[in-house]
Amino acid sequence: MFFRQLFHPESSTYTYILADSTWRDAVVIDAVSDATNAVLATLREQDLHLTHILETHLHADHISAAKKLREVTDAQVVLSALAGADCADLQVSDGDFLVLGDDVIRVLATPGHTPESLSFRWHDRVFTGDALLIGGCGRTDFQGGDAGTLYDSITEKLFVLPEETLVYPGHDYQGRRVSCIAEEKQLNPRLAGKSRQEFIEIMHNLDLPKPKLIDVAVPANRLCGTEH
Ligand SMILES: N[C@@H](CCC(=O)N[C@@H](CS)C(=O)NCC(=O)O)C(=O)O
Ligand SMILES: [Fe+2]
Repeated sequence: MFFRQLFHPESSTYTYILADSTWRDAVVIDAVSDATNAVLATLREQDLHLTHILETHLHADHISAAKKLREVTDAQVVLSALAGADCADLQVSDGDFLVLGDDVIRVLATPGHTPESLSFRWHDRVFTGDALLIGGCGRTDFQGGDAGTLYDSITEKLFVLPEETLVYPGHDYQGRRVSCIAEEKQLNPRLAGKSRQEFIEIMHNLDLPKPKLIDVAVPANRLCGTEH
């Protein structure tokens, strides 16, 4: 098993490369356009063959590398069927799985940050996109977000995973790289000991500025990450 976590400082985004060490097949999760060369360099250095380019959701804060990576590999772009993105080669839904060498990556629908948000489960870890962040969660005030739906996704789809499951988020704005389900259940200030209604109130009062790139990034990412 090969695993690499890359960080894009401008958007505080984590990109993940997962691979099966026997077959050398790899997938990338949430690759950022600016970091296309870093992903390709890692694949080359490790002698890996990219089979799938996974997106947890249509990102609002950066442009995806999906289209660029597909152009130079024969990998398939994977997005939720709810993304309405015809550019995707595979449109997946809750319960689907992707084969990666001798293992599988399971698709969990975790809507709320956006309707098409997915999490991906592989081995002892889950890649939660912007559904569950370390000590936080994705905002729910744009792109069809819904706080009640996010609470249900986190409590019914993620918090039911084994407590030791490692949580790898889509972003962290404070440099934290990994958490686990037990830690988020016990310590996440938006969720620990909070009712659904309390969570909704917290989310409705965040009052965050709009992501700088939202008007460029969302339409671009619906085309798998291109500005034209
Ligand atoms: N300042 C950042 C904001 C990014 C942002 O709002 N990110 C979304 C994810 S796409 C979010 O849910 N952030 C959670 C938070 O800021 O607590 C930017 O302009 O890009
Ligand atoms: Fe997001």
